[in-house]
Amino acid sequence: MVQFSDIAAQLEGQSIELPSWAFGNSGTRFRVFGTPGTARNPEEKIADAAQVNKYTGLSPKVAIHIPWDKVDDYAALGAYANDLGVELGTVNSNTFQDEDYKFGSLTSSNPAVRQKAIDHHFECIDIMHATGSKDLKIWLADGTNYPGQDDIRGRQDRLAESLQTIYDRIGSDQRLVLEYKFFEPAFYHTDVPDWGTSYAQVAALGERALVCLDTGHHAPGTNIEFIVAQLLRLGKLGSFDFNSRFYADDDLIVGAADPFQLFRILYEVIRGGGYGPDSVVAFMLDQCHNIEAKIAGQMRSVLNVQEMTARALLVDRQALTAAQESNDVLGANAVLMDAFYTDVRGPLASWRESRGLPADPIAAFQASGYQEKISAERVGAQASWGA
Ligand code: PSV
Ligand code: MN
Ligand code: MN
Repeated sequence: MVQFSDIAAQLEGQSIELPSWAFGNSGTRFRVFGTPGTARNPEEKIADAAQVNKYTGLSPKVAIHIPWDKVDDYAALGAYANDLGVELGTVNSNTFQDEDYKFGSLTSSNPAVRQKAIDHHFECIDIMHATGSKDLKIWLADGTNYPGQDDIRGRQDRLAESLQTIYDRIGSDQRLVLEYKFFEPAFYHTDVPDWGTSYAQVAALGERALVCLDTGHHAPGTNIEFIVAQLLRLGKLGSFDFNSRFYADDDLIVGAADPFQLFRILYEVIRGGGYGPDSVVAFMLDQCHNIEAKIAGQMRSVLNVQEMTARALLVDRQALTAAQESNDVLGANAVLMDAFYTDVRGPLASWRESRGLPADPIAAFQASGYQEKISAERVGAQASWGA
């Protein structure tokens, strides 16, 4: 049996990047419910994200989204983040809210529209140079709603060309990660719907182009841990957007819908070398729903990732391999389930305290008065998803 004390050291240095957009008013296409104290600008979003790191020690980076986090001076924004104990991380592009992209952005058949989308990515790369960000993340809303609406093959070719132009511009220490999503907002076909398409596109670009796996972007029943194993095997898993979903892509708290799936994913990450100081796989949240308290909600998500990481580290790999090699079906399954069913909440609380962190980060944050303070101070226009 592997004990918590055997794996505790491996929890050191775990880093789960937070999305800035989780701290503005975000939501669905129905209603965005405002909450008192919600951040009104990039600085306030970063300040709130820093609270998550202060109490959990798990989230030293904040991803930004352009133009939602547009400022005049990105180096100054980075310095502001550093003063709060965090760094700016991934830069996310946005080609899904502009009238010109109605029929596509990087895939558009209109060269002027395509160039506009490419120029937007160039701007994101300039921002990465100013902030020291390493990853450019591309998620495209491109697709069609009706069979015959456009030439789906031609769109792949144009996508490849556009991506190559963008990839050629990134610095030698920067990466391009291409996120896939099986549907929405397009309903007939999506230009980057699955890991295979993302893989085919990034493989053609070069070694600093990788796949981003958003856990909420698969059809129900998809074996996501298999995709993780395959991408790690191919050396092409660049990053995760962690969240959970019940029906479609709904950006809920990580591990809320299916904690066992989160465990299985993290087990394959660890098994495949995607976890730890030598790994190149970036962990990020893409949880930004509409009704939960924002700062505490992000804390819940990063703590859930940490908890499932600990359980996945507890898998007795030697015993598992032995059972697998002797085709001991029940034995092998039992080894995995033993780790999954191990309650690590107590040991994790003591471990946190031993590192000067609160045993219960959410309770400590809630008792700190920060939420009340921002609710009283922040009045007036608030940043929102789509602002
Ligand atoms: C849209 O589905 C989406 O949630 C993608 O997951 C992106 O990562 C995110 O928006 C931000 O662009
Ligand atoms: Mn995502
Ligand atoms: Mn999504």
